[in-house]
Amino acid sequence: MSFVFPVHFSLLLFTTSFPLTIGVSLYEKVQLLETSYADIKEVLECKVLNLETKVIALEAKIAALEEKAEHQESVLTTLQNEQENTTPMAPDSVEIDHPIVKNNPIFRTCYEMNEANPLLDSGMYWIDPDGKGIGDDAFTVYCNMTSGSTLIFHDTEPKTDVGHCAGRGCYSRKVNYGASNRQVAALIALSEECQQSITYDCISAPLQFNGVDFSWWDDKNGEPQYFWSGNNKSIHTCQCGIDRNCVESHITCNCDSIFQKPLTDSGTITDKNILPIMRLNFGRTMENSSSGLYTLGPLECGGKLETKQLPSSCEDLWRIGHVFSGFYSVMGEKFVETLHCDFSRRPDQQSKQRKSISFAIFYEQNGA
Ligand SMILES: [Ca+2]
Repeated sequence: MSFVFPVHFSLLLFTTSFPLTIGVSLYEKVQLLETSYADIKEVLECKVLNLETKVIALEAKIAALEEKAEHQESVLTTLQNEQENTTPMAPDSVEIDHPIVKNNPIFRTCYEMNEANPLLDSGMYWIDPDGKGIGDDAFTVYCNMTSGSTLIFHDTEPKTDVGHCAGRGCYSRKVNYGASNRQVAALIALSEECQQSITYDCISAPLQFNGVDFSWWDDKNGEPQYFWSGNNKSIHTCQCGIDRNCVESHITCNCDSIFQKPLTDSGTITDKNILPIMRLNFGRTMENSSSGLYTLGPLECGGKLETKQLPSSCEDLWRIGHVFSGFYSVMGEKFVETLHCDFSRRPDQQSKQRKSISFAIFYEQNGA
């Protein structure tokens, strides 16, 4: 019996304590799970709420961007329409079967453009005198397709009153052109002729008084010039002085007259080597009755400077229209020489490339 009792006792303990232990553990676990679930749920709900807020904000941003894009598209369409109606025709858009255009689709001058397609109307066009991809960028000019001339405008186009002042050149104004000095120089180098008109409407406002020049213009080199028409740099004169029909026989400009009445000197500077006019200077307009108003025209260049003989330099070749760098035969002093030209350099640097010279052909052999 003593052996049986312990067995029953331990069995009783087992049958009573086991379900109790299992029950407590599950309950705790369930509680833990419930707590965790609540925490996780709260975190997830918070995250979902954040995401929903972000989605709403993004949708609002997208709507705003769409509206902006629509506006930009509308502005672009308006600008394109305006450009078609008012801005110059880009030379690239002109399809022309011409060697100059094929090799260099950006025209250098209006003359070349007109030569390539005589059917083009006068108007604003892009040109690039120093060459596409070289030097300075293309710019817009007015092309007179009747004469084939190129007009470069400036910031002093309207008639301008010089006001009242006493000294020599007491009124002075710099002229700024719609192209760089290098591009202007390249256009002049390519053109057969260039000119610029200047008119001075005056009352008691002499250009020259008692042999003293009160007014002058500065040429492209900054040198003062006292002639107001033609190309004679050595004298003070206006067109009436050249035509010998000024209001007084002994003067060479109407405005130099002692007559106190409205007079005009109107002329055209034709010396392309010193154009364009870079600065205007006027003076001796101090009297109350004095008046001086000038009108400066655009720089106008036309024609094509032809190389009459064989080209003798890279600059000559550039002027003819060569654009591909390489070796060329040019005329030397007595012989035909071979010359390397780098046309990626600006025109004013071309003539300095005479470095690789070799005698190629005996050009003249006792007239044979
Ligand atoms: Ca260029």
